[in-house]
Amino acid sequence: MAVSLYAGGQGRYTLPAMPLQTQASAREFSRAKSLFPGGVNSPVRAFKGVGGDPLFIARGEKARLFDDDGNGFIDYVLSWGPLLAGHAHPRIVQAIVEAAQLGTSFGAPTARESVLAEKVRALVPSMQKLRFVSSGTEATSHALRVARGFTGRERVVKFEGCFHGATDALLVKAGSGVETLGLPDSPGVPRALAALTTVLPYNHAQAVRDFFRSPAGAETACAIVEPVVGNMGVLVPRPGFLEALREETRRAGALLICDEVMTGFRVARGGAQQKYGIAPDLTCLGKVIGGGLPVGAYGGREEIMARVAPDGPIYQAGTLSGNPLAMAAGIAMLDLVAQPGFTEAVERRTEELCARLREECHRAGVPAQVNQAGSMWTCFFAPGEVFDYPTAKTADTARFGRLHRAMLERGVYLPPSQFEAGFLSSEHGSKEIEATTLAFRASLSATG
Ligand code: HOZ
Repeated sequence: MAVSLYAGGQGRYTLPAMPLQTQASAREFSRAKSLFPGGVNSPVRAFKGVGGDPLFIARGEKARLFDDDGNGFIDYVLSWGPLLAGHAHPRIVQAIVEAAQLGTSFGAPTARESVLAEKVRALVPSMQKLRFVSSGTEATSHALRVARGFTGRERVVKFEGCFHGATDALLVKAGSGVETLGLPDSPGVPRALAALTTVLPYNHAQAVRDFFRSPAGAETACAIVEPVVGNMGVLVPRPGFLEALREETRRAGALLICDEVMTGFRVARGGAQQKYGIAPDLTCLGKVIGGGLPVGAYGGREEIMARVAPDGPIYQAGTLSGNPLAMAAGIAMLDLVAQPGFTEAVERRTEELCARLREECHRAGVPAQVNQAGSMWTCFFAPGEVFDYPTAKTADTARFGRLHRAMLERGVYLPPSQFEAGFLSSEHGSKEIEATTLAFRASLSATG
């Protein structure tokens, strides 16, 4: 008999496994396949990294997700990170409703943009001046243009397995969905553009030193990095790596861009740059600053941002930039983040979850590494430490796929790829951790 671990709603946080009802999702997937490539509007959602078909989502509530068939899950995807306060947080919903009643878009300045920008700058002081855009991908691609325009150089450096959105110059040895699908370089990216991108190994300080002291280093506009990686699964920087990157870029006259789209407000309240004491020249944000609505931002040193139009000649624009609904949601979200203890509480809960999962792997004799930074985590089925692209690739993705399905059947929704981060919210409490641990224990033993 199934034991209910989680009361309330139509939740199905039960053990042992209950077959998922999938008729409604299957119907929707077949309809979507006739409309969208792979039936989805973003590739990892197609579940190709784990097998099986995607579930179509009807609604979210706090830490829970409910699909079109009424299955309920503890959600560790949280829209890939933005929902730091869980699904449909009443303060965020209210802020969006109130803003929508006043009009959904103006294409003209509003006071809300400055309110949100001040809150962002208070938490991430290196962003002396910033610009709102509509996604993380926009933020990184515009930050690259600004770095190139400011330095007058064309070469950019990225790190193997890091993903910075689907922007041409950075779709080279990228992680996330392209890694999930085994397509780390994409057709359609002009060879001439890709030739301007140098890829260095993440977490290897000496490679950074060697490159930036070479002639190519001296003609490099910028290095962009996920200071804590989320897009190969979670990888944390080794001592000295970010410090070397900061020092060497500065010395070579190149800008350092921290892509904190995932890590912003999650790895620490002020992002990875606060946690590791790194002062980037430019920072890219997204996800959390929109509270679940489409938003991104890039910004940094005033003298650099002074080169952006209309103050300077580097062009960048967007009709929905600073959209009033996204600004309202972001303001409500950052008000929550700014509450004393908010970020720390989610981090502690994530530490607790990761410790429990490590214990379960150890007990089951399953070789695994559970990496964690702030409220981001990944369980790699890998034999040793996972700290760079080659070690991430040692993970047993087939085993991860089996675990993913088994966890779904036990009411837990994990990212559908070994190479994506899991996330927690302030709504993930001890009940969720307990239910997840029991589901994990049962799934490990069911999947061998
Ligand atoms: N690969 C994206 C996150 N790293 C997924 C985005 C999405 O499918 O929504």
